[in-house]
Amino acid sequence: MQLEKYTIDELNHQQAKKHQWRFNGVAADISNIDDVLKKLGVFNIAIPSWALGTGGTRFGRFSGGGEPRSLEEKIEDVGLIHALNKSSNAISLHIPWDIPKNAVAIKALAAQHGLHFDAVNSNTFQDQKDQKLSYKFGSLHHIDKAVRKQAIEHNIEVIKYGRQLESKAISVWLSDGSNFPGQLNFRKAFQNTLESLEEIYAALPDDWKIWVEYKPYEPNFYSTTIGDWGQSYLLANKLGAKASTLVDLGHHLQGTNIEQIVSLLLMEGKLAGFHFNDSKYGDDDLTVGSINPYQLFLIFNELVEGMDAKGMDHATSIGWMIDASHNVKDPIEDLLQSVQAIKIAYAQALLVDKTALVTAQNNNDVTLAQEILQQAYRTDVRPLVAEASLRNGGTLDPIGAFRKLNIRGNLIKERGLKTVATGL
Ligand code: RM4
Ligand code: MN
Ligand code: MN
Repeated sequence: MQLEKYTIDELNHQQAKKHQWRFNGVAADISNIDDVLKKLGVFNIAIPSWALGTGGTRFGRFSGGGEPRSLEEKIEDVGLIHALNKSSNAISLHIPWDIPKNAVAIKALAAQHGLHFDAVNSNTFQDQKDQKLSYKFGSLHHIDKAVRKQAIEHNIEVIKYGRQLESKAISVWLSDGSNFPGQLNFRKAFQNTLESLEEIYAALPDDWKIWVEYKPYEPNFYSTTIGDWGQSYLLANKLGAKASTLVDLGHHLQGTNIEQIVSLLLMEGKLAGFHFNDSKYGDDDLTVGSINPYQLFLIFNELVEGMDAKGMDHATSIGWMIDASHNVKDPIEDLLQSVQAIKIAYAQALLVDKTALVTAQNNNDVTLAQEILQQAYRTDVRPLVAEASLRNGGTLDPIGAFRKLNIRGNLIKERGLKTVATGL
């Protein structure tokens, strides 16, 4: 299913008056409105290929139907998302869940939808059918060299697929760790991981990056070998300039000050990018901004401030991806909500009065500093995000449009009710 431009124009037309009125209301107060709209207009967030189907939990999976049955159909779904919001022009593949069997054709199909390929992700946290050695006790950190070799080769194969699609980065998340005290030697596990990553690093093309993701627990519940940003940063530093740390918002213990981590990684030139989601308890993979939108804003505030300090391009200098999966929502609606939440937080961060904030900080004026941030956060920037979408040819209200056009209904008609997408 492909959306025609006139359909989108028609929907926007119906809402034009109301939108204009709302937009004028906020825009009047924003001195750098053109700059804000320009930045919002070029800001895109990649969609993970594993989030287009219903995400289950270990207790069950409740599909809503019309799930993409192939990589081609996943690309079609991302194409729909992008047509609606004009902010999702890339897809991030997880191998072997989504192997591009014919890379030329897959690339051409993506291009038809205005999409390209973001980071490729390796998977050594599950055993695949026909796999020789098991990852039950880990992969890159494994005590057995043969298992490590198998996992290294998998990562190199993922790079090979990525090259065919013109990806520029491999994202590595390991479930390696231990479930009980005494199970492994932390230092040896770290050294093995480092040596394995060094071999993968050596296989990187010149213009590629390797992104090292951390996570404190799950599926291992006593230790994770790359458990926090310090451990990831240590690895990235030892590996070299092409390696950096990927922050998945759900991979922190409760109460962690993620924005501070982001600020320092950025300062060190070691922030690879993000897996956006939200969480209440752990790696819940909930819709971005659904639980703690203020934290999301504070993260974006550090991003904008830190990137500007280094003269970095907001849209392209780090990786922006969603990593979420859902058991009860329509996956496309959920992804649309996530992208909107990210753009809202970004827009709010662009509104922070930096000069005033620096002055307040230098005067130790705590109250004023807080007021300045909250002034930006409490601005209803939704009309700005809508305007940026409109100017790019997207819809004013992506979820409203998805529903009005009965996109899911059409997908169910095309694909059937009982389809199952690969992924979590
Ligand atoms: C992990 C981590 C990885 C993702 C897998 C599916 O918790 O977030 O990024 O690839 O889940
Ligand atoms: Mn992740
Ligand atoms: Mn995760």
